[in-house]
Amino acid sequence: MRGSTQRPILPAVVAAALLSLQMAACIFTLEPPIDLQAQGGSSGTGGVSIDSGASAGQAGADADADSVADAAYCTPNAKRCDGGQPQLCSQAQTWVDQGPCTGGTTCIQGDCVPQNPSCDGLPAACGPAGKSHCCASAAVVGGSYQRSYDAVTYTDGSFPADVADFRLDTYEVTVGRFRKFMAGWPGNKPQAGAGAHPLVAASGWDSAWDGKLSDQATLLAALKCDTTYETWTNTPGDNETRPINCITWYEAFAFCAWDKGRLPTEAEWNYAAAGGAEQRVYPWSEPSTSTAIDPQHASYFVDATDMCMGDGTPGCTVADLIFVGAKQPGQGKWGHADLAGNVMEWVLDFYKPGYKMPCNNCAELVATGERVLRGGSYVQEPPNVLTSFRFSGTSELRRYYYGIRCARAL
Ligand SMILES: [Ca+2]
Repeated sequence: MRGSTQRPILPAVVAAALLSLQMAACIFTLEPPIDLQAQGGSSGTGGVSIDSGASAGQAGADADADSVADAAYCTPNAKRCDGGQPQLCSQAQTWVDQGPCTGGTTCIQGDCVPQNPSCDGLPAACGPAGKSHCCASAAVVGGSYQRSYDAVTYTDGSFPADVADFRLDTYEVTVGRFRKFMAGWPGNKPQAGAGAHPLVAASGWDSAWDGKLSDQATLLAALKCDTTYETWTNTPGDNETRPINCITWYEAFAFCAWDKGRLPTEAEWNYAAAGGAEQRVYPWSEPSTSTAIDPQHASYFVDATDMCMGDGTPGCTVADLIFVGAKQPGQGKWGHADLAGNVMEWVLDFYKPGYKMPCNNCAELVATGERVLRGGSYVQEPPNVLTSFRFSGTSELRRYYYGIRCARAL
C-alpha cells in the first residue's frame, strides 16, 4: 500500500475503535482466550531446549554414563549444545549435529544466537514457551520480491527489490535487553559510522545526530511516555520479556548499533514479513493469499467491542504488549515472531510515497522528515498489521506502540 492513506493515522484507541467500525466486514471470528504460558513448545522447530552443559564432550570413563544420560534427555525435537555446536534430537531419539555456529553467533540452548551484549546474563525466557533465547536471530535467505505486494489487498507490482541474505532478530527488543543498554548509557552512544548496513553506503550513525540522544536521567524519564502502556520500569519487574516501547528512531538505531547489529532496511523488513517471493498477506499466511487473522496469531485491535485481545482478554492494558514470541502460530516464514502487531518497528529508511527505485539492497536515506515503521501494533486493526502496510513518524517521535527489532550480518 502506498499513498497518503498509509500515513500514520495514529491511533488513539478511540480512533482505532472508530476505524474498526469501518472495517467491520474484515473482522473474523474470535477465538477463545489464550493461555500464553500453555502455547507452543511441542511442534515444528519447538521442543524442549536442553543445554548439555559440562557433561558434553567428556571422554573416557564418563562416556557411557553420558550416553545413558543423553538417551534419557533426547526427546524428538529437543535441542542442545554439544562442544559449542547445536544438536537436534531426531524422531529416532538420536542427537544430530546441526553444523557449527557462524557469523559471530554462539550456541545457547541448542540455537546459534548472536554474541551480542543485550542478552549477556539474561535468562532464556522468550518465545512460545518462555524458554527461548531472547536474542535469537533467524537467517533470512535473500532474493527478489515486490515491496508491499500481496496480490490481495495491494496489487501494485511496480516496486521490485533484491535483498541479500541477512539475519533478523526473531523477537522485538525486550525491556530486559534494553535494561542492559541503559546500564551503560550514555557511555555506549554510537560512534560516527556505527550500525551501518554493509551494502548501503553512508548508512551508519551520523555524528550530527549526537544531540538527539539524551543523558541517562532524561532518557529514563522519557521512556515513561504513557502511564497506562509504557513497558519500562526503573527496576526489573513483570515486563522484562515484553517489548520495550516509547523509543525514538535515534534510540532504536543506537540500541542496535551497540548490540552489534543495525536497523533493518524497509525492504529487508518487508521481505522477512512477506516470506520473500511468497508475498504473504500476513507473516503466517499459507497459502500466501490467506487473509485469516485471529488473536492466536498476533496482538492487534480486534474490534470496538473486544478491542485488544493480545492477552486473551477484551480491553486494552499493558498486558496486550505480549511477551515476545508468545504466539507461535503467528511466526513468519523464517520463524520471526510478532512481525504483525504488538509494537510497530522502526526501520532505517525515510518515508516517502512510493519506494526508492531501483532497489538492490537499497534504503531511502534522503531526508523526508519522517522515518518508516512497519508491522502495526496492538492498537491497530487487521488492515494496519498487513505485511504491506506502512506507518511513518518523525525520528524524534516517541509512542507507546513504537519498538525495535535489529538486523545483523549472516
Ligand atoms: Ca511487531
